[in-house]
Amino acid sequence: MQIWDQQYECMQREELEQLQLERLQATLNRAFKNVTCYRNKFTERGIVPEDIQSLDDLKKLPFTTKEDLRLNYPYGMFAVPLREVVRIHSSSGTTGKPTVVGYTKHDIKVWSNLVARFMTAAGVTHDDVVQIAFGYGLFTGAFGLHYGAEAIGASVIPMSAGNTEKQIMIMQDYKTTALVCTPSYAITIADRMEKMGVDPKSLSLKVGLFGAEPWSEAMRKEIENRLFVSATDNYGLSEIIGPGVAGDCEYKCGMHISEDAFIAEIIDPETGEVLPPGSVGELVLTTLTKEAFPMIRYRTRDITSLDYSPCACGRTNVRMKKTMGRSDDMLIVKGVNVFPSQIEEILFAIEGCEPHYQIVLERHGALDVLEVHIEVTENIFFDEMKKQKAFLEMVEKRIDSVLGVGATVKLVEPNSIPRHEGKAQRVIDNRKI
Ligand code: DLL
Repeated sequence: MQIWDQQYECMQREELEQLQLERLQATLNRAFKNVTCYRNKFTERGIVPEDIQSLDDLKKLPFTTKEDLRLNYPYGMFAVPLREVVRIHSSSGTTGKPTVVGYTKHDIKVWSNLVARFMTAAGVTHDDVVQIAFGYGLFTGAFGLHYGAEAIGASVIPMSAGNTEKQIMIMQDYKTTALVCTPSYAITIADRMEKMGVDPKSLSLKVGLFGAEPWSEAMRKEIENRLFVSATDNYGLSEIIGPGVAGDCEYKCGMHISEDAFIAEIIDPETGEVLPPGSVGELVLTTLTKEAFPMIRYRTRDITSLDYSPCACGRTNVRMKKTMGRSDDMLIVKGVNVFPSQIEEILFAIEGCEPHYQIVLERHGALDVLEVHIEVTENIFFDEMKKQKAFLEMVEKRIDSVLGVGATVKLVEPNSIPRHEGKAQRVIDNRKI
């Protein structure tokens, strides 16, 4: 087992906290001096950077939200002049303007190292052939993993997303050992292999680095069983850096957050109050090394919890649990909070359900109606209505008993649920229309 950066990944907490405080103070000074939005927000609260004398003082600072970034579109949150920015990415907002983020030369170096860290923790070495099946472009995923893999010295295949049959041909011919994509695309690739009659065991795949969207433990098992890889999770977001915030080690017991580069807090999304260690809530991140685009107490909207218990891998950095999804993806159905990933977990545990589903929400009068569209495997595709009905009722019962909310489960034609090359769109909410 290898560790990319022993010094920072295995630091004793006291020493780490000292480093975090020093870097935080430097970040605050830079942000206060160079970014009007931060200066205004601090001033409104009567705070100057010198007031932050301990990590505990962090909670005195105001949060930064996506709305702040929108108001300062495109470059208003940059803390350096544009001539020092060597790269621009953006996050694909589903509504309104996208978020624009920038990196200095130094930021790119730091970013590559952070990605190299989690790739190493996942088992990638300089002997690997890494196929990047994220879309290259404004999205941070492909470039992030690309630079990280190169830093390790692995051979990078910048394949980009889509063109699934070619992906598979390249995997066969170039002897790809590490696959990088969204977990939903990994399933699409596995499906296509099956159709093409390609035996995944005949490939050289060893490890999968999957991220950019929520996925359940059940989906991890499904990918591992079908692609014969160790399926690892990694987390990040454009506003903070892109991929490279956190990633699984070989024990897959939560993703280690690179705490020398980020401070993680968990807050109550309703009240904004900081919650004690172990609580489930919204992840708030502060960057400690970024020059071009420092983020102070950024509300990620991602729901998770932090685990400070020691990890068998020897890394001392805190681990974040697989995120259940974003608080804005959380569905409130008849007053019950439901995450799409919870439905996924239930479906994947049922023999015969395909790993493709869609959640459709409708409003009938004042009532929310939750529909779950599923496909079933060919071998159990029912010609008898009675059998089909019994199966769907069984799935409905499981959903009801686990989530405490009734759903109508509908069987749809094979291959009619959209397959994904990037981030999966699992929910259609017709209630908002
Ligand atoms: O998705 C960065 C990334 C690229 C991470 C490649 C990992 C791999 P954005 O497009 O800005 O950036 O989307 C960020 O995606 O707030 C989460 O809601 C979600 N997300 C990212 N990684 C995970 C993950 C990239 N491993 C948003 N599990 C985040 C669950 C994830 N959700």
